[in-house]
Amino acid sequence: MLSSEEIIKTELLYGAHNYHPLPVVLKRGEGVFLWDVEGKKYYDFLSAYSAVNQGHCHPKIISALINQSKELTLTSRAFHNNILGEYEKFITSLFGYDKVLPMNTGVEGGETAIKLARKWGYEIKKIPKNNAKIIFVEGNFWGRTLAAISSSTDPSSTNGFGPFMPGYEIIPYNDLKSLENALKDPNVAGFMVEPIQGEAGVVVPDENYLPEAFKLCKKNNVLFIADEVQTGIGRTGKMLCCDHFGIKPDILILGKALSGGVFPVSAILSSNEIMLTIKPGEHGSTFGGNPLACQVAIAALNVVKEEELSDNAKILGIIFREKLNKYINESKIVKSVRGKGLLNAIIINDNNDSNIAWSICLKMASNGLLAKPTHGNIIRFAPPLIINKDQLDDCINIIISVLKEFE
Ligand code: IF1
Repeated sequence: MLSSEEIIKTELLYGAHNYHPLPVVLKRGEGVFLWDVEGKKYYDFLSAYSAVNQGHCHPKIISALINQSKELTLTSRAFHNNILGEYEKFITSLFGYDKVLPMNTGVEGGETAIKLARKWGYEIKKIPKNNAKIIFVEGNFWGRTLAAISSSTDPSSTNGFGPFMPGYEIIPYNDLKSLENALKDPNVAGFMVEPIQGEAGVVVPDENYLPEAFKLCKKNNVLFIADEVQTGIGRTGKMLCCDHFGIKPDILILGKALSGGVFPVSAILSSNEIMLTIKPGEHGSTFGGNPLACQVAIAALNVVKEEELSDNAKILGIIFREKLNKYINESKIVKSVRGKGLLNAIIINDNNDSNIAWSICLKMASNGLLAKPTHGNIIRFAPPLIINKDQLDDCINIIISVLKEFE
């Protein structure tokens, strides 16, 4: 059995260096736990960036994967298959939309949403050809494709990858005035936004931001596109983060935990009026809507419902922030904790010196809890939503005892 060190060396030798992971080599996952190749056990407080809301290797999702994989995995959309229709009916009634367009990764969901908004803009809103505009907000993150990084304000996402996609406008997040001004342009087809910004460091907007932004979009006949790839599927204490604000996006983007981290599955959901502007042969992908992904997604969504994971996230998230705030009141190194449900982050009190946050994560790892900094001095905490109160208390003790070592 190779050691962690030997495995890491192999990766460095033969793999692209497009990540800088913590020096931990994982071998097995079950529920909220992960084990490395040396057999050390960890709490997972990242959940593969909120793709494993249901916990690692959830038995119901794994059996859906195994059973379907023995029958039929992929037909392409050149033909029908016996699972897709069932999945489409299930997911559209679960989220209350007319139609779903199945894709694979979250960024493909974002790309599909933008293409759909542009199409709707030309066909329904009658925007002049090739003049459709999409509005994004600063600090957004929706993936690594050229269309996605074209909307990014993060140099680590954009540097060296130009030129960028035209027809974008980027405005400040959580700023209704700038949105109101941008929406005056009659060529705007859509406004795409994360209800809580994940990668930016779990940035929670003002309570009235999303509902007011939604109203402004309605008033200006602009599609409100919610990127719930990270905030969706129970993560923030509701099935969708938008549910906290009583708004129903015109286009909803889902990914990550849509498959419980078992298989790449994404989807966009919308109305007939919007969705049917894309005609046969105008969009798709080899794996989009494959029967294996559909069965996995049905199982993954049923687990969230049956195990009431959204409520669990809500209740345990309140406890998490309360206990962290108690500590923060007396802390010199932690400035604040923020988040909703079980999507939270602490802001380390330094001039963005990522070393402290990184060192804290290394120490938490050696104490049996895995988390990773985002943007230097912010540490995100996002355990699987199946975590129970005792496990959460155990994790809070690990986090606080490590933080105290850095005071
Ligand atoms: C990486 C974090 C990064 C997302 C939202 C769409 C996508 C993502 C809100 C695209 C993906 C992933 C990508 C992964 C690390 C992780 C991430 F925000 F979750 F922490 F990068 F910022 N919308 N987020 O968060 O989905 O195509 O990846 O399936 O690229 O390092 P994808």
